[in-house]
Amino acid sequence: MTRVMQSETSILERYRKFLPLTEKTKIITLGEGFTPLVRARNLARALGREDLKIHLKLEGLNPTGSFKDRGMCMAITRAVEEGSRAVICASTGNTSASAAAFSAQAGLKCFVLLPAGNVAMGKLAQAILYGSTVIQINGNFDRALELVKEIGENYPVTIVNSINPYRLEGQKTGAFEIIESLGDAPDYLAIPVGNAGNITAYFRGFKLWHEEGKSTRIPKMCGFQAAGAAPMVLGRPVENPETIATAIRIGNPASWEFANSAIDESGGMIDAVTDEAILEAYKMVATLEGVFCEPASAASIAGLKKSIEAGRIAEDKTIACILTGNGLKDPKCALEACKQDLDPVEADLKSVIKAMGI
Ligand code: AN7
Repeated sequence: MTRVMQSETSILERYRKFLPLTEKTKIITLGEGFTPLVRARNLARALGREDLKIHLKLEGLNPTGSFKDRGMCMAITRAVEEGSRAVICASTGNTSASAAAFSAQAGLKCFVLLPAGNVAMGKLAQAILYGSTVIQINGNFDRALELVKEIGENYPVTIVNSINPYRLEGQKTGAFEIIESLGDAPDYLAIPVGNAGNITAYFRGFKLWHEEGKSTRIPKMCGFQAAGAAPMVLGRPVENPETIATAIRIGNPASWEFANSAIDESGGMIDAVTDEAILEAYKMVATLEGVFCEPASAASIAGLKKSIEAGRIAEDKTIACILTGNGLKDPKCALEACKQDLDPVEADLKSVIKAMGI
């Protein structure tokens, strides 16, 4: 499935009958969804498992560069329909970028609460440029979300974090697209977990289309958290989560219980991957497949690698890895992960040929 072949511009139009929309609903869209699902043969070979059909869902190609647009178009569409004038969210970065963009298009006021110093530069730049009011707090994401809930209860602003049920409704469309691309659901879904909304939404989407007879199976939902921010693996909230993957630097996920049910019901797993493993996977998927995802997204590849090494992935299976966000959002991480000598050389042929190492 390619983006240019779609006659619809919005996933809300395409999947209208599976979403809480009516004939009258005016859809707010930036052309989200319809992201490519690409086969990763080089990666499978490098992991020593050419039998596996590994696919990468390139969610970084959404309008604001992350999967959040799937849920945000739905949440903002409904906020407008319900007469809201302002929205608010807490965010590790991507939700704020998406909320700010859709609010701009819809003419809504948008407030975003960010953990100061822990949001990738590209995401902060997006939230500012789309015209939201950015409030950086001296606290982490979990604290920001507590504040947002309190504000939502006391002021006339609509919360557009994934505790807003329309967000997860829209995010189910990722599962629909995968089934359409593969002709069936995959055997496994590998997905990074932060606030645990996306794994919940994918499960609901797969379950719904299985019930509709559009697939023969529901994938084993395999969620991966960063080791320094792995409350679901530890079975208790993490007060001071730490990881290089700032998008998933979350210690007390809002959809924890839903995600646990998704994992249990599907026979999946939840596991933790270290920052080193995340960075290794981040480089692998870039150098082997030409895909630049953000560090949090690479947790899905790191998790798949760990699961393969532990012998947990059966032969000849089909796997979809959700690459949730675009690597360009966090160029600092890429430059720091790069071991190349970037010092300039003299602008003459001899120096350049020498630098080429040939
Ligand atoms: C790239 O933007 O929570 O488990 O505030 O940006 O559904 O939270 C981002 C989460 C994975 C985790 N990958 O998804 C936010 C935020 C990327 C992300 C996740 C996020 P959830």
